[in-house]
Amino acid sequence: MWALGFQQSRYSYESDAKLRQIASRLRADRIPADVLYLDIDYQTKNRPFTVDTDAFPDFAKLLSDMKAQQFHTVLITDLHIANLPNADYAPYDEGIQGDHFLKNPDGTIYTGIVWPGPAVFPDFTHQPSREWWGTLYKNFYALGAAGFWNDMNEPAVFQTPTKTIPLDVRGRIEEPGFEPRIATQREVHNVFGMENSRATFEGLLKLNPNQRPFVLTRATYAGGQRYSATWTGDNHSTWNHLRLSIPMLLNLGLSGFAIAGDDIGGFGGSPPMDLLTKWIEVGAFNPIFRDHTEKGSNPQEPWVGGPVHEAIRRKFIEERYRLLPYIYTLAEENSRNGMPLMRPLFLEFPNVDLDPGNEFMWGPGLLVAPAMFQEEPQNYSARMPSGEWYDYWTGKEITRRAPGGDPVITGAAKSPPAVMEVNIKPALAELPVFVRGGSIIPLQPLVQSTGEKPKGPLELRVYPGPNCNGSIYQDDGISFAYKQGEFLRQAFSCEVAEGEVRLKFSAREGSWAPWWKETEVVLYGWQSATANVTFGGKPVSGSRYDQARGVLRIRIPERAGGGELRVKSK
Ligand code: NBV
Repeated sequence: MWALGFQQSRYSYESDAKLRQIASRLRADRIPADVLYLDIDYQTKNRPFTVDTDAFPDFAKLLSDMKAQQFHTVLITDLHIANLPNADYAPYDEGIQGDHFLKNPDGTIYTGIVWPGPAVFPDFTHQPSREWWGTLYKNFYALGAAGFWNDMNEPAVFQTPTKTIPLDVRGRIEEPGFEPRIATQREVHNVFGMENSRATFEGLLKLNPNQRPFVLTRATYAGGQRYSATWTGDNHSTWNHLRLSIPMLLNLGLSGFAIAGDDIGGFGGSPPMDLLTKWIEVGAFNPIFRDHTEKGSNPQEPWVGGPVHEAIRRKFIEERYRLLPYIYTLAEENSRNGMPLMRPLFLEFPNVDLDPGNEFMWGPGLLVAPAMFQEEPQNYSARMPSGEWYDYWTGKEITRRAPGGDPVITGAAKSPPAVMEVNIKPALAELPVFVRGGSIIPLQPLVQSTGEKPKGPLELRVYPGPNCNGSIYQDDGISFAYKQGEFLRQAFSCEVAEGEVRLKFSAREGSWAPWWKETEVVLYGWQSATANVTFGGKPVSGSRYDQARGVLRIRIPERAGGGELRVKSK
């Protein structure tokens, strides 16, 4: 769950004081956030699994103080082990002792130059070496690190023509189901990064069997989504790269790798402030939502650029947190059947032929239609399959137009065109998001981190339309207790008839107790000033109606057994 919150990183927060300052500012400015990263400079001379105690004098205290502020600290641990014999560097000594490093064709240990200088490389296709690698996390995990970041695992090597390990370097394949044999990089290069993240994931699981490991990897392979999240690597702070992030993340999702993000704001260079703002807006609708930048670039945290920008960015980060029940439900679906969270339009509307431009679906219900050309500030069209759509931000049913600005399509048009357009005037503070009629979307009251229990009702937004349904999945967000039934799953559906809406709540599955005691049903497109409301046959009073927007709000008590809510205009 926390990995779906806002993540703040940079290369690097270089001292204890700096990380504390970032953490405090996020909380003081009330920018919801869950994750902080320490990049390579927390280590002694870039040696993996060490800590530079000059810059981080009390690492344990830092990690526990971050925890106390409800931050999850993720530590980078690159796979290259410093080649340091006789220096009391346990990862090297143990690796030599256990014969865990890759070798040259002549049998000597292969050495490549990376951040620590000369380095050696664990043999990740060799199961015993993976198991050993997993044990290296013991201390950091015990100190309170929440997750780990496997970078440089293509593997990247400096000063070789290919920038990776030469193809004739040898490792072993020793796995259940495989013939044990020598395997060169020529054979295993493409799976090496995934096997590194697998070793991390499986090691963490062993160290703490009841906690879902969080691993972020740069290199991976088909199937690597079992072990880690990923990101799109070192992008640049340009509008082009913001735009490119969308097809990249969509294609990753279609390839099975749904839990992915990009460096928000761009890694290389420093973004102009309007680009950073737009990037945070779009990133709020990406699976991993992580602000990161390179060494030497300008600060890139959400407050940079002053209060006007900060207020816009905060609003979008807040919206991300309000939508977490919907997003978590999507993530759980992904874990079961692979459906990506971020979806190309054709996945939801396979029969509609339309050019989506930069548009994408966020789950089945939300269509995000960003303007991402700084140099084109003129109006543009959001395109969508004809039908009922609502403005996510106002809740208003949107005016429908045929492409080319033809007259408004009325509900009764005989042969409605397959595609409709909404004319959009781009504005920095706005991101057009539309809700597909027929969606039922759960939201929660605002929190500052996923560690905070939401106070107030679950909000259930009901947007009448065809095949009206939705669901919610919740659990403790961190452990495997859900496998013993500690989860909550509930389906919703609605039917609309003349002057009447019926909303059905299925009985809840699972034994997880929800944080909400009441549900606030928000019914959109309600046209009547009067509403006669019953739940389970009993009258419900106190509904509130916003006539200008056609929105009716109804509070009902939480009921494990489900029930039917009926709203009649008379
Ligand atoms: O560890 C430093 C960086 C990291 O910040 C970035 O996200 C990675 O993609 N890392 C690459 C090493 C080289 C950066 C030039």
